[in-house]
Amino acid sequence: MTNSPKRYLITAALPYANGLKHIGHLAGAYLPADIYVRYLRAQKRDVAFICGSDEHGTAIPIQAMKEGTTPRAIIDKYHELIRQNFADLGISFDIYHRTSEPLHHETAQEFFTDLNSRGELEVKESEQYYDEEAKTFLADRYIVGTCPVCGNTRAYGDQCENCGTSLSPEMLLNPHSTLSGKPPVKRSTRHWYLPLDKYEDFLREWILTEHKDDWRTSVVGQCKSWIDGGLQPRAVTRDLDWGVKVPLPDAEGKVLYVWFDAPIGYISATRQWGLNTGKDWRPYWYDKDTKLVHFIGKDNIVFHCIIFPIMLKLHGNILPDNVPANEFMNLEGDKMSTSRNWKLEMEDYINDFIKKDNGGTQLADSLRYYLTTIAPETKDSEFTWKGFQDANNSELVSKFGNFVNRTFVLMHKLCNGKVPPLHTERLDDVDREMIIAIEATAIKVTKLLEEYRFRDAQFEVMMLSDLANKYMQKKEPWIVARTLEATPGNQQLIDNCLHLCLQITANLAILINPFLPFTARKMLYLMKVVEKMLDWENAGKLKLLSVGYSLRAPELLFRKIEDEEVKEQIAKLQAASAARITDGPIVPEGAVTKEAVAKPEIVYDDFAKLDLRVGTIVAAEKVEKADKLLKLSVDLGSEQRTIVSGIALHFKPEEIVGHQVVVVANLAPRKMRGIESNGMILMAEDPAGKLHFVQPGSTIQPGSGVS
Ligand code: B3M
Ligand code: ZN
Repeated sequence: MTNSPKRYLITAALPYANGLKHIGHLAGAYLPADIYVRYLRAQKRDVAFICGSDEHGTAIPIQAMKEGTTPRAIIDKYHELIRQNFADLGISFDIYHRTSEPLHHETAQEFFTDLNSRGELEVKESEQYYDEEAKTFLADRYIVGTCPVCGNTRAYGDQCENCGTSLSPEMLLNPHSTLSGKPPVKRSTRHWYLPLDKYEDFLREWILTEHKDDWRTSVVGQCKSWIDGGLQPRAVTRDLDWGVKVPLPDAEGKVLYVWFDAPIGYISATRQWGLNTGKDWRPYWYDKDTKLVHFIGKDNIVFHCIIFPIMLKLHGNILPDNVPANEFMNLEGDKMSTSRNWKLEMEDYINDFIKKDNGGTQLADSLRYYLTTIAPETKDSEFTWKGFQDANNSELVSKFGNFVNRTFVLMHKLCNGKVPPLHTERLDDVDREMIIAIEATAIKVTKLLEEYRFRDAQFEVMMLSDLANKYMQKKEPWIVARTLEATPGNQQLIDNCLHLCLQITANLAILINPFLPFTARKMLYLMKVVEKMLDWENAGKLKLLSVGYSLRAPELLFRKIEDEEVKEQIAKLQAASAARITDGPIVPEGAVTKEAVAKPEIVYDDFAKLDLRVGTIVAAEKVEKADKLLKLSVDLGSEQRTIVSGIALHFKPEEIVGHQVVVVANLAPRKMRGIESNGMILMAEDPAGKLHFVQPGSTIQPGSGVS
C-alpha cells in the first residue's frame, strides 16, 4: 500500500451487546483505533470510523435468561449503555450501528446468497447435540461440562473460562444442557460450510509472505499456526432462533453463524453511514485505493485474518491492509474476567471519576493516557490502580500539566499575558536544541502512529514536555527577571524562553490531540485558538501563536488522583469479586457444581480486613423475576441488614427464618435487581452442589464477631 491511499476505512470489533465492556476491551481495540482515526482526521484524510453492537450469537439469549428478560430487551439496553460509555471516553466513531437493524439483516443475507448461489459454500449433514426436553439443537454455549484440561465443572462447549482453552462440546466430560440440565443426545442436521481449506495457498501468500513484515509478529504467528494446523471447512449456519435467518426456503429454524454475520456488520454500518452522510459507501469496500484496518483483541484474530478475508475475497471486496491486534490487559495481578467479576467496566470508571468530578473530561483523558502507556501491543500488560495514580500524578500532572501551567503563569507575570517576540540574534545553543527537538518529535510521533505503535508515540509526546520542563529549568526566566533593573536588555532572554515555551505548548496540543482529545481542546481554549490549529501539518512548526496575541489566565489541565481514591477502587474490586458467588452464571440445579477456585496466598492483614459477624435471619422472601435470589433481613445485634443472596434454588424462604449465618459485614453495598444488598452470607458447597449455611455450633448472640 502506498503512503497515502485515497481513503481509510477503520473498524473496531463490534462488542457483544450482552453486558457492559471493561477497560481491557477499551485498551484492546477502541482506544488505539480512536487514536489512529484522530490522527488521520488531523491529517485531513478521508476516513470512516466504523463500529456498532454485535447483537446476535448465543451470548444474547443467555444473558436474557440470566436477567429474566427477552433478547430484544438485552440488546436495547446494552447497545445504548455501551454506546454512551464510548462517547464519554471520547471514542469518536463515525457510526455506532447495530446488527439487529433490518439493513444489516439484508446485507448479511445478500452476502450469504451471493456466496451460496455461486457454489462457494458446501452443504453437509452432521451430528449435533440436541436437547430432547427443550426440543432444540444446542449451540456450544448451551452445553456445560467438565473441562478436560483444568477440571472446571462449568466449562462451556466452546471454551473453558477458567483456563481459557478453546473447546468443542465433544471434549467436555459429563456434558449437560443449560436449558434442561439433562445430558444432550446427538441428532443429524444440515448446515452450510465455508471451505477454508481451499484457500490455504492464498492465505500463505497473502499473510505469511506479503504481510510478514508489516503485520505484528504475534498476528502473523497466530495465523501461521492456524494455517499449519490444517484449515477445515467451517459451518456458517446454526440451528437457533436468534440471529439473521438463512435466506433459503429449506432452512427453517436456521440462522447465520454469528461470526459470519458480525463482520458483515462493518459493511452494513458503512452503508448506513453512507445514508446518513450522503456519501457513496461502495468505494470504501470495493476500491483498491482504500486502506482497511481492523482494530481487535487477539481472541478475534482468526476471524479477521482468516475467515472474513476469505469471505471478502469471494464476495469481491478489498482485504484488510493491517489487523493490529492487541494482547490482553490484566488487572491487579489477575486476568480480567466478567464471570469472576474481576474487571473495571468503563461504566464504573465513568461514574466514579468522570461524573463525580463534575463531568471532568480530564479524567477521561487520564484513563486514556494510562491505558496507552500500558497498551498490550506486544505482550500482555497489567492495569494497577497504583500505576494509574502514578501515571496521572507524576506524568500528566507533574510533567505535561506542570509545564503548560508554568508557561502560562510566567507569561502572565513576565510578558504581560501576551505572546512575547522572538529575538533571533539572542538565541543560544540551549534554545536551538529545544527548537530541533520540537520538529524531531513531530517526525517521530508521525512515524510511530503510521506503524500503529501508539504507546511509543505517546511516550515521545511526553518526552517533549519533559524536555521542555528541563529547558525552562535551565533558562530560569524568573531568575533572569531579577537582573532586569541592572540589565533591561535581558527582557529579550525572558521573551525568547517564553516565546518558545508557548510554541511548544501549541505543538503539545497538536501532538497529544489523538491521545488526549479533551486536553487538547482545553489547551486550545487557553490559547484562544480554533480547532484548525490542531491540523497535523502544523506539528513541528514554530509560528503557531502570533506575537502580541493575548492568552487566557492559567487553568490546571489535570488533577491529582488521591490515595483514598485508589484504596477505594481496590476495595471495590475485591468486594465485587468476592460477591460473585451470588451472581454467577445461571446453571440449572443439578446440572453442574461450582468450580473450586484455588486462590493465591494472602497475609494475615488481608484476612483481618474482613468484618465477619454472626447474624440471625429474621425474614426472607423471593426476589421478583430472579429465580436465584432471596432477599434476607438479618439481625446483627446492633442493626438489621438487607442482604440479597443467590440461594433461592437451594432453600425455601420459610425454611431459613431463624437460622444463624456468618455475614461479611463490611462488604461494599451492591444493587441486585434494584435492591441494595449490604453484606454477604457465607455458604459451604458439598460435592453434589448443595449449599449449607456456615453457622456457629450453637445459637449465640447476633453480632458476635468471627475471627
Ligand atoms: N462480538 C467478539 C468480541 O467482542 C465479537 C466481535 C465481533 S467483530 C466483527 O470479542
Ligand atoms: Zn479449563
